[in-house]
Amino acid sequence: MFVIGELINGMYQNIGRAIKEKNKKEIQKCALQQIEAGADCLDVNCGPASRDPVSDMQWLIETIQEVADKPLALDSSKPKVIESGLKVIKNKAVINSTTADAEKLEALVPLAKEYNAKLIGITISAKGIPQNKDQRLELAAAIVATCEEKGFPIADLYLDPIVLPVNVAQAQMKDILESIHEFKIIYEPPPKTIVGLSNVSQGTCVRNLVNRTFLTMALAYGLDAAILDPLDKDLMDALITAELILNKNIYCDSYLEAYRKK
Ligand code: THG
Repeated sequence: MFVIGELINGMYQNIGRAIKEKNKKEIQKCALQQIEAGADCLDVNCGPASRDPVSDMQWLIETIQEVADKPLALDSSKPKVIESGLKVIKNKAVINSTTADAEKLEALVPLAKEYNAKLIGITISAKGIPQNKDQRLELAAAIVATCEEKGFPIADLYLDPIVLPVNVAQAQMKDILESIHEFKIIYEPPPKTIVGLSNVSQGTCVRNLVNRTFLTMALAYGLDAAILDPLDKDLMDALITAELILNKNIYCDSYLEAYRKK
């Protein structure tokens, strides 16, 4: 499972303040903690309060790259912000994200190809958030079709069914999980799948329990990647154990320690 750490996001108070005050130490600490805890990649999001996201994105990337050598996921709804990030990124980049709208796809698929980046395609469109599995599959097919047409490798595409909070969209959880499985049978070679995990527990009680239960279930439906909080140790232990049960890791009595160090 490809783990993307979610904590460098201006939505968090400490990070929002660090961006505003250009406090490198705070950002670098957050990057190193997430990598130490098992993140393979770090999500980078300037947050809703950023006045100049183009330059804040570049500052965040350069700051992280001074101490960490991991792929970074450029998390912005603005293609301009993503492009500014791609210009300064040293390692492989993840574009987070395109929607299924033609305008977004036309801008971001060629950029992903040019920079040899991975691309996250979220199954939403200008019409809004899909209400069921069929609508998710229709949007996924549109994203895959554009990637194919433009020669972007489908194996580098991560489809995101858009996870909603369980307290507002309880009836959709099963459709979201089944979408993860069905996205993979749209095309050969199959696209990969990803979720923004913490969305599922926004506004709920026992958030950590909701997150780790959803994650283990999604893994059983074939999930390849997640944007999550790697500092949640119980979550990471549940992830490692789910992968053990899915026969992706070999059992030994110290499997938790062994796979945490890997
Ligand atoms: N898909 C993709 N990218 C995404 C998301 C997604 N990026 C953003 C988001 N969703 C994933 N990242 C987060 C980060 C934090 C939270 C949820 C998702 C979160 N934050 C606390 C809250 O809102 O309650 C904020 C706490 C605080 O302010 O301190 O839950 O789905 N491709």
